[in-house]
Amino acid sequence: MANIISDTMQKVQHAVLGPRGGDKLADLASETKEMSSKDRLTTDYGVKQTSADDWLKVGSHDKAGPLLLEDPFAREKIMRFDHERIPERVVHARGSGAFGKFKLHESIEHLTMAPVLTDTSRETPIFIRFSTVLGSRGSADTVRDVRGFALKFYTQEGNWDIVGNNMPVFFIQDAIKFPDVIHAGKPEPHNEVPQAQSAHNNFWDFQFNHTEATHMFMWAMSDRAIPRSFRMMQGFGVNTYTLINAKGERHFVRFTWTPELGVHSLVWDEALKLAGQDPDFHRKDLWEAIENGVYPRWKFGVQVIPEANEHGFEFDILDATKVWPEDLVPTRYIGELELNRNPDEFFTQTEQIAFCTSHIVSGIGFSDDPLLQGRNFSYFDTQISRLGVNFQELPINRPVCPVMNFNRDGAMRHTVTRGTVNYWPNRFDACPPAAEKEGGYVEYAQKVAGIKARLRNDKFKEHFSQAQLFYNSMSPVEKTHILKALSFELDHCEDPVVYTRMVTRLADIDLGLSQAVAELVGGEAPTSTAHPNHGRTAPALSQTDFPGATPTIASHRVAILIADGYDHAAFTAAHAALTAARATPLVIAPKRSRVTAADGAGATQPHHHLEGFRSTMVDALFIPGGAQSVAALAANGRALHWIREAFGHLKTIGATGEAVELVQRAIALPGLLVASEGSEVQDCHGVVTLRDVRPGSLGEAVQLVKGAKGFMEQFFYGIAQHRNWERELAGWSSQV
Ligand code: HDE
Repeated sequence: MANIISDTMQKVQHAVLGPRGGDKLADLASETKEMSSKDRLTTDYGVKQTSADDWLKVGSHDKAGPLLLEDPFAREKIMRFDHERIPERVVHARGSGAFGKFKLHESIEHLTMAPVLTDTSRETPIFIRFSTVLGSRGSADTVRDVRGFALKFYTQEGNWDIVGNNMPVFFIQDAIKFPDVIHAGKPEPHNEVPQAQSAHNNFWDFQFNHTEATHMFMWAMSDRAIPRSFRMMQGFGVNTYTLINAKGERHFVRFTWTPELGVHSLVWDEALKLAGQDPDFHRKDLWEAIENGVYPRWKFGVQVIPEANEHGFEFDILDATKVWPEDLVPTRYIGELELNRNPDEFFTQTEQIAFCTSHIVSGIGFSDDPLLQGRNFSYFDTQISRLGVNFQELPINRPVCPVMNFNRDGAMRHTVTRGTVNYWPNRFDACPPAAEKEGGYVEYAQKVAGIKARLRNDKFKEHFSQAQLFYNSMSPVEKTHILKALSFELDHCEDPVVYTRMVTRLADIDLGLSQAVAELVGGEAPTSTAHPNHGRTAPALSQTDFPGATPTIASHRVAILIADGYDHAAFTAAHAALTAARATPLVIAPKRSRVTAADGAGATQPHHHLEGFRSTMVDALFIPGGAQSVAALAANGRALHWIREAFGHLKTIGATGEAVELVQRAIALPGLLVASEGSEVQDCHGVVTLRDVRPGSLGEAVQLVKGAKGFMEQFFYGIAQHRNWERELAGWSSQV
């Protein structure tokens, strides 16, 4: 019997470990099927089919009669189709993800015994799923919303999930409020309106009535809620976990990860337009970057508080509506996350992946954070209704280490476990619990005492201080965006009770802000407040604090606008320099048929035409000269709109030769002086121009430095800055 058990163990081990032990991709490959022309169409039960097109019928070849229900092939095909959909996630339904790895650079052995955080020789396979929260599966990517940022580490000691967001706090303190906050944000119950939006009565009614949400709604109104890319977002575990070391000591911990590319956002007008022009914008962006080999990376860090300091802060460290400010608890970066492989199939991987906050490995523990405790119940529970009780057996969810226990049966169980016993203890001593020294999960012996009651820690009752801290820490541009976002949202609330009361709530954050919003949306401007702004700031809250380790234009999309008669030399130089810098040049012309250069110097096949693609989908524009090309673009309303819109969205625009006047004309702003002559490179608020182009004068952009002499250097520097905020501060962006 012992042999049978160990044989079974080996088989199960092989099934879960795959051919290369511990490697998730190899594990998945062991069951992945490829389709080829050598395969033949079969039913699900393996019988080859001779027709893919005709249902079995009674009749003749010139008069086909009724369909026969007897046809098992047709019935199977239709039945499988009828049942293709599973319930979408009740929140975070819209999402996409990728595979990658976690590399630990620095052991934190003094804090935890989890090998994933102590063994620097390891690479741990991961899957990350990004999502919006409120919208359903088919909603747009660029809506204003919190972004889910869920990590699954396939460690050699079992799966560890951090089910995080791109904002470090949350709307509620106690999990019992989750259905309320989500019901209030989701489409309203009477008419199922609006989709994927917080801009409606119920959302803001709840925010007013539930003051603990105040800090979080300020994050949701900030630029963090409209990211440029999943690759340019910070991630946060939000909840307070614990780390337990080999000496049995415990520290409180929050997990944070910061993108190599810096934290960047869309501008609101762009986000609104993209929702219609390219609803899959973020999903495609992630896919494109990985396919192009520009792998997104994040530094992975921990904020740590020793148990003895638990009560040493003015806020409660278990309160998920509060950040641990970096000046009080700095983040220590210890490793790196990288995404480097797109999924093979969306449904079986991205859709079926199931995250549970309760999935932790030995050396990591929970805390008494009442949000986390409730989440531990909820995620496990929701997977059962979404995927079924055996959800952990699905290929994407199964661990890369051995799994063996006495859990059995249930819908869609497919592990076959040989042996005559399915319980512990048993006469064969089969599958005993592991000792701690064998890696068994070590429970921290936490002392707990008290009364049984519906309790809340006293410090949880303060709701405005960190909302003020966040607002005060924003740059002037970010503050303007918050004002505009609040004004947009409250304008969508038709019920005066909702927007007039919310204006008064804003006075608890900042009197000036509440007065400015009142003026825009209606409602009486408050003149005093019970909670004056304390004026304090904290680092790392403004997203301008994360400009990216080194400026780069890698993976940035740059449109090159041309028409027949374009300057081939300038075009080729720019195209080559962009490609060398690993940006993505996209050639855009009035038509998607070949475009010929001036003097027959060459021809180009555009990627898209001006109507099919829009300026919102790129990070910057380059327009080479060529009299005929520029004249054609100048006579094309859509081309002018491209330039104006890119300018309004604060994007860098490069133009050479005759195109310099085109840009000048398209933007036509008094006070914006785009130089239209000479052989000097000009940079006017991110409009980089060079009128007289000579062979080789564009440069190759080796360095991205401010004030550089070469055209490409200046142009690329501008792109690497993402946006030209000076234009917004000058009031130009809203004038074009
Ligand atoms: Fe979630 N959340 N959540 N949440 N959440 C879900 O689980 C829940 C919260 C987050 O890509 C659900 O598998 C409760 C905070 C992400 O698959 C559900 C509470 C944070 C994802 C659920 C919270 C999150 C979810 C729905 C309050 C940031 C998507 C489908 C106590 C730290 C994961 C599912 C993915 C998904 C419950 C609060 C992030 C219903 C009860 C705080 C990223 O179980």
